[in-house]
Amino acid sequence: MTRIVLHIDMDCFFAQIEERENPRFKGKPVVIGADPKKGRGRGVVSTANYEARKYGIHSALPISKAFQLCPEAVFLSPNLRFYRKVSESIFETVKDYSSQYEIVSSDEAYLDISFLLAKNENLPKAYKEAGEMADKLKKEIFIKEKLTSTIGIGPNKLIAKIASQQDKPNGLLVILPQNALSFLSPLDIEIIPGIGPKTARQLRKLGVNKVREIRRFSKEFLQENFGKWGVDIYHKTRAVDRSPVKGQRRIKSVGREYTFPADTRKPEIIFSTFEKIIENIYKRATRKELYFKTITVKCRFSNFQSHSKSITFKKPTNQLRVLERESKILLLKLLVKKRGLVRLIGVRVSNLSHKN
Ligand code: TTP
Ligand code: MG
Repeated sequence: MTRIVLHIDMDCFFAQIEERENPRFKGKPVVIGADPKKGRGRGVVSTANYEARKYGIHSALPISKAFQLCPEAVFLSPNLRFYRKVSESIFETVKDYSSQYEIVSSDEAYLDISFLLAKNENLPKAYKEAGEMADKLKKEIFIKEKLTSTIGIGPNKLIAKIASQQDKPNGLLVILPQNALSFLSPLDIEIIPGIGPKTARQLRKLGVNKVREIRRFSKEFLQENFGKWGVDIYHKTRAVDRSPVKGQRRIKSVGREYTFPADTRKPEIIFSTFEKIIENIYKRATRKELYFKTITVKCRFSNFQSHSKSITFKKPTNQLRVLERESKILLLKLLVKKRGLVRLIGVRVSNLSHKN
């Protein structure tokens, strides 16, 4: 079935808001994230404006590294409450363009605008109107919020999202269904969601660097080598993605992470922090009346390697003592397995529901 899906993503969202609020930052590299403490800071970069990206600064980079790369950048801590307000206002506008919308993050949403197919006599005309609609949406957001966005349009979510990624910043890229395959062909394999650094490394060993080269492999081969993701990769590299634009997305998980001020192996420090994290998660999950089936505990060690362990119960629970007991067991298993100093710990509950 032919569809038209639109993906909108704000350009360097947090940084762009700060630039709008502080015109004196204009033209300067701006980095939002943890306090760099003159290069000794321990958190990470949330985002950076395009000026700062020229220095190699990007989301999730250690803030100390960002400071090294560009000490003269403007470093700001995030004002999440304010960004949330901006984001709500943007989505109010976005929602006006289709009743079938899916908000995916603070600055990103999909719209199913297939209704344009019924309105137009042929597919190219419908896609042309989709492009005009996207242009209008971008302008409306800019007039209202003075912020730029990028929109991708395609026959499914996969193509729409990759199109917007390819045309950043302040872009608009429409991919007709008949051009979706050739659009993907020359792109790097990591553009395909599901191909992370590990799978990419394996594929590169097989001499594969571009999306078109993955198509050499049979579905069976990919499945054997990459499990159920393999089948997914098989379809995605052929521009096939049937996932619907899902109405309003529910919360998928509740989690919290903490980076220690100094790497540590002291049980009293690790476990007292761990208890605070668990309390925080329990409070947030119960406030929303959420039950969970899966608990995941994560440790990052001083060499920056992260390890995690999960447990999934048969039945959903919302019991604090279950969360405490099971997550501590997971943490202990991680600590026994790896000997290094601990840099960060985190807990997440997922597989959420509203009933047990
Ligand atoms: P993104 O849309 O991934 O990034 P961006 O909007 O900053 O830049 P781009 O122009 O490439 O879209 O994420 C939106 C916001 O979410 C981003 O401004 C800050 C926040 N964020 C984090 O805090 N940590 C992260 O690791 C990422 C990826 C984003
Ligand atoms: Mg963005």
